[in-house]
Amino acid sequence: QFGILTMGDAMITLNPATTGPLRFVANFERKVGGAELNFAIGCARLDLRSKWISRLGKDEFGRVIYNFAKGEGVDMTDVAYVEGHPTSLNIKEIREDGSGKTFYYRYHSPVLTMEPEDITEEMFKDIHIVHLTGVFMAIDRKNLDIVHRVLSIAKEKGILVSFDPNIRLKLWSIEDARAAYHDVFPYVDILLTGRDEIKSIIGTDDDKELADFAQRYSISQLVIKDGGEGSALYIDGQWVRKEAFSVTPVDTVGAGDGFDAGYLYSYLHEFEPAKRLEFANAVGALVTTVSGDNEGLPLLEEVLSFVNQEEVVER
Ligand code: KDG
Repeated sequence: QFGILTMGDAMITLNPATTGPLRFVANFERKVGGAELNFAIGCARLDLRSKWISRLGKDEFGRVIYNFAKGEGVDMTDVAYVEGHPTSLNIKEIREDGSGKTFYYRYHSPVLTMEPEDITEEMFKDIHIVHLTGVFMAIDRKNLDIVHRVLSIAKEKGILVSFDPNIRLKLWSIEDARAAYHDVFPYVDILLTGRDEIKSIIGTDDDKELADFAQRYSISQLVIKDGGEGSALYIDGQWVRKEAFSVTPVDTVGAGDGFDAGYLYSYLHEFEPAKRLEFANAVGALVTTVSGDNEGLPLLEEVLSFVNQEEVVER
């Protein structure tokens, strides 16, 4: 079994029971979210050993997240409860046309209590890939020092580094985000990014310029996620592409996290490049068919039967 390590802030997500402006919503459904935790759950559902480094508030919501993640099979050894920092919240507004807004309450996120010294070499035992995302860095600039510690231990140990910028402009400016990403890129082996996202980071999504960018930073696999348009991979000097699966999406949040888990699963299991994209596209597509940030993350057998277009017996 391959081991994956990630790190980040999780939150209780309150999904509105009714559409329209948040101030008129009286009822919510309590769920769990957080980009890196979604990713960790996605990996666990694909039967990877999945470890998540984090901090949770020593409160009822912290318990909810801990029990949920543990129940999903995520390794919680390096998650601690902290006093004085309530578990983060993400309250959503959904408009009648399906579009949405996010209201974060994570200014005192429990992960703000983390220090670079909290990252120990022991955490990397039996880990094959370290996967980080920009969300953790966006919460507070000082998290960059923690990220650097993780990256340098990974490099020292010859562990592959995967990164998803996951831009959150509600948490930081594009200028700050760009500067931080450029600090991280030299360590990255696998970059998983949305097409619009990479365009806003480097100013272009032209094939040739993306290839130059990958070469400049020695990024050996540059994966471009393009939602309904499918995905593309720049590897060994060439572009490989795969069209998206056709599904009826009900909630696209978390699809990118699922895609990342799917891509890394298929890479570790030595799928051919086009098959990696196909597998990752399938995970992403399946996530969008279920409401919630991580409920739709499929089990391994569900992805395989979806990719092989097997007929599912419903009753
Ligand atoms: O990628 C999905 C996440 O964005 C969501 O679960 C929570 O907004 C969130 C975050 O910042 O992690």
